[in-house]
Amino acid sequence: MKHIQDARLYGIVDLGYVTAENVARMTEQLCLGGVDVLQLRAKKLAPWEIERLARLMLPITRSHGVPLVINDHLDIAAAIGSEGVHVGQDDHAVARARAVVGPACFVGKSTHSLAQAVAAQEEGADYIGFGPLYATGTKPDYVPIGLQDIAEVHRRVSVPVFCIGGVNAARLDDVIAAGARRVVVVSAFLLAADVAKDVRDLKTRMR
Ligand code: TZP
Ligand code: MG
Repeated sequence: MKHIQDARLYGIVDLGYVTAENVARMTEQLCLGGVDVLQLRAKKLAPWEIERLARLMLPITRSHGVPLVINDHLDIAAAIGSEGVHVGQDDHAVARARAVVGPACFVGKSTHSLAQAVAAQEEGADYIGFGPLYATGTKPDYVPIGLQDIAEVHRRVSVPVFCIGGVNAARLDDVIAAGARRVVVVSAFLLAADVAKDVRDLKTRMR
């Protein structure tokens, strides 16, 4: 199983872009392409359906050695024994998440500013998401933070920082030049004509 500390490319199966019927196929394509970690994010689905999809994904991600992260739902992460769980600023605290999922499951947290990034590390997060860098339809209600704080967040935070929000092949060089070492790519992968190829191509550029 790959370790979150070694991950550079983070994919998300977001049910805003993928139908439930296509979750298994998309999971396989993302893993084949080479994502280092994969999240299940389904803002509008009922918990029972999210758990069903998570259980569908788990044997696929495990066969590729890719940790599966459950967004928002601590109880589902605990029930299925996923490798990770992810909480936002408005979700449960990291300590609460850890109490539910246990010591074997890593806990990530979304942050939208330098102050939130430092606070998430102090709270004990195993990694943070940092963004949205650019405006994105995947998280439409958030004001983009731009690239200017990426270098500073790496100086202030020692846990892995995954830069997120509008990251795609065309923007990757700018994001890396701004100091990013790890990225999350959601819609650019999920809407690709050849998902595995686009993942592979972008992964090559992350080294
Ligand atoms: N958190 C901050 S931006 C974002 C999340 C979940 C969405 C990123 O998606 P995309 O499609 O790569 O912009
Ligand atoms: Mg959340």
